[in-house]
Amino acid sequence: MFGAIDRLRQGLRKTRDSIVGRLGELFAGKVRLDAATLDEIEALLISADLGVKASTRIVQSIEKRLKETGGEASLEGVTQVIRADIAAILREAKPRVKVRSWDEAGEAPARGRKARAAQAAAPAAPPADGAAPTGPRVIFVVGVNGTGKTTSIAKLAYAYQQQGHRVLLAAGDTFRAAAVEQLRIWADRIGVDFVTQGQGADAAAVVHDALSAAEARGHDIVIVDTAGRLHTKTNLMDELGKVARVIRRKSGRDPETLLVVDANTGQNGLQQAKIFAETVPVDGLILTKLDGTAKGGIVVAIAETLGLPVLYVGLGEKVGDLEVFDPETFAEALFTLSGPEEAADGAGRP
Ligand SMILES: Nc1nc2c(ncn2[C@@H]2O[C@H](COP(=O)(O)OP(=O)(O)OP(=O)(O)O)[C@@H](O)[C@H]2O)c(=O)[nH]1
Ligand SMILES: [Mg+2]
Repeated sequence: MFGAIDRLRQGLRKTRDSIVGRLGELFAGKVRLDAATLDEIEALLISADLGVKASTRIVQSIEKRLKETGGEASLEGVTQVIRADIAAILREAKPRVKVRSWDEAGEAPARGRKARAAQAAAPAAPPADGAAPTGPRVIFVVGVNGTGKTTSIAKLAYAYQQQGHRVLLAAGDTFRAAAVEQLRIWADRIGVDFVTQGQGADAAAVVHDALSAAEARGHDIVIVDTAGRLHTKTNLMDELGKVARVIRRKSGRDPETLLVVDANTGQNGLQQAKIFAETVPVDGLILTKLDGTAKGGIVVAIAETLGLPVLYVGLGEKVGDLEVFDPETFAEALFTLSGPEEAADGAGRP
């Protein structure tokens, strides 16, 4: 749907070469792995943004494998263990943060075991008036400033349009002057419809308008852009709640909410994701900018600590640069030794 698996390998190539290269150095001249080398592997995984929890788990798996093989290990054997563990962590990710309902979005998360238990027991919010969903699918894209929300919306719109959907973009970022124009340019370039009320308009009113337009013109997917916001700003988080409630009233269902996280922000991105997901109901993540100098390992830390599924990864600034996230492919792209073809291909590069 979004392109070839090779693009992910290409995007993560730098990270892979550097991690696998350092692993290779650790193995130079060694057949048996000692405790000091295991510590170094753990430090290497942590430095690749995998987080302490996942890194410890992986090193324990390597130790277990060593016991089975009498302490002997090969570089290929160890990378195999790392790959399998990473894929398992990503596959098994289950939400560990309480998914809040849009009715309470923006309020500070309840603290304490009792409060959390009460929340967990609360039923999911029903659709407006108990009505069956009638309107289009609404995809609500949120996140901190500059993470890649608007670009990811363009990529999603393009992909859905390629699949034959009728897509409408709603300029819900009414905060920045250039934001509306940026989305309009993307809409024109891709050839999808676009609804705006200009800068300074009420975001909820824009979305209301967009849903009426979608109904009138037969769009089946509406993607809503939102202003970048710091998760710590309560009034901005409240605004998301307000827009989401308009969507529920108009379409009969909650929006599908995608949180955009910039992979370059490393552990900071993890913290952002945590606080966002504690404040509004996040369905999944789009992890952007994995094509640059991002280490990519943050995906594993997010899965292990938050259990939030990564749904898409951004691999560039063009509309085709989005991939559906697949745990096995990701683990392979991150931790596979270079084959002879790739090594030859990379030879002579700076
Ligand atoms: N290399 C690369 N750049 C990206 C990717 N996604 C977005 N960008 C770039 O990141 C910058 C910010 O992207 P936007 O889409 O404007 O980010 P935003 O979250 O909408 O920003 P605000 O609306 O200001 O909060 C732009 O220069 C994009 O081209 C990606 O996957 N890879
Ligand atoms: Mg934007």
